[in-house]
Amino acid sequence: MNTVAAGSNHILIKSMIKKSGLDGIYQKIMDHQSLSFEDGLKLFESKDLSSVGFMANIVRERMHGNRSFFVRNRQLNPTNVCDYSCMFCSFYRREGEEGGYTMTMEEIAQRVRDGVKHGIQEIHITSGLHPGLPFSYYTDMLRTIKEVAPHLHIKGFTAVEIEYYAHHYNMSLRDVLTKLIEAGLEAMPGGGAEIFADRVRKKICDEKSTAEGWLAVHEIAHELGLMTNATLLYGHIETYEERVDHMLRLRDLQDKSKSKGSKGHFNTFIPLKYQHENNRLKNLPDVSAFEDLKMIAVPRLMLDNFPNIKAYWVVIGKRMAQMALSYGANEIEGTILEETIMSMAGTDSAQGMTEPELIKLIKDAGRQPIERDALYHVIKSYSDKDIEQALNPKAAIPILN
Ligand code: V47
Repeated sequence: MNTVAAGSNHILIKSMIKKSGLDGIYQKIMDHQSLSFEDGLKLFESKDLSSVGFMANIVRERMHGNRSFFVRNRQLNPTNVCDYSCMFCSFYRREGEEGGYTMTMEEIAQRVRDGVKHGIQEIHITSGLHPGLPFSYYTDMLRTIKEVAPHLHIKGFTAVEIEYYAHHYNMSLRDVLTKLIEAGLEAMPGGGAEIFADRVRKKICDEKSTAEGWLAVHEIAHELGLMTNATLLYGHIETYEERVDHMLRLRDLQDKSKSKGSKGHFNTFIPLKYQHENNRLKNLPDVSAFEDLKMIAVPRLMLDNFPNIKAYWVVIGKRMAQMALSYGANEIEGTILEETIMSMAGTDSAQGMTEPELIKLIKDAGRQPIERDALYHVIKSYSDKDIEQALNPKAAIPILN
């Protein structure tokens, strides 16, 4: 596009943004200023998705250019036996209930070996809150994984699990985290955050950590040098105000951890769209595609101190995850290999996604695929030639040879 055309396009977009009443927010973004609670609300209430997405894309490209991360990973859910019964959860079983399972160390080792065959770099562990296991089950599990595959990065245990272990085994949060780190834990996922508002937590996950409890675990994890993630569960009974409040509490903790000089911090924000099947919230209406893209774009604009926004294809679908790369996301997770929590709630994620499939999604969105490890070190930046080789259409469709 020539400079005159590019200039006139920009004037057009600016006038669109002004017409939607978002020009104050646009100016803050251009001036690198943080957005307020009211700004967040205005973005969610706006029907001008193009302008919201345009602004989110400015921030995304300012931080990452064209680069889009993915990871070759495996999810591991060692047990689904759980002391809590959250209304949105289809995964948990009570102790002794039919369908409950707990993996042995050998079963865990076998899944790790299988993952290594697929070239995984990260293992992501989430469990139910099993009342009958000793704490050593978790440290043994980490050591087993490291023995089988010393190069694998282990991302594991939501803040809710950590808090449960502290109560259940009569340890401090810091002791639980320290012992897990000594056994091999290197990063923490963002699960269990749901929505921080007490009003919602009381209704959908009454037994779970409070917002303060969840944030306290991540603050200590950051002090101990762990990179952690944060999620937000949307599409159930939460309001826009509660979504914005959730993000601002995360942004405040990130500022706090950074200002204290903690070695760890939040790496990635992941919006989790509520999945309806086999749980007690199933009669709620589904949210729209419009809302899915808003849930990528608004966090990118509000969470200016978070390096990454992840599109989790398991909950929004592969096509929407691809669209998200133009609306603020700079990452698609991941190959996954096997997923249980969301597939029990109705997604078709049980088989994961292949690496060529992921690379193609990213490339077709006009972005550059970058393979990362759990700590966001670059494993491989894909050149056009690498992409061509990875996709190798002739090999995939013999008739073309
Ligand atoms: O904590 C449970 C959520 C979380 C449902 O950090 C549900 O990189 C939607 O946290 N519909 C576990 N969500 C998954 C998780 C996660 C996933 C991918 C990447 C990362 C990361 C973290 O899933 C739970 C809960 O918040 N969840 N049931 C459901 N029916």
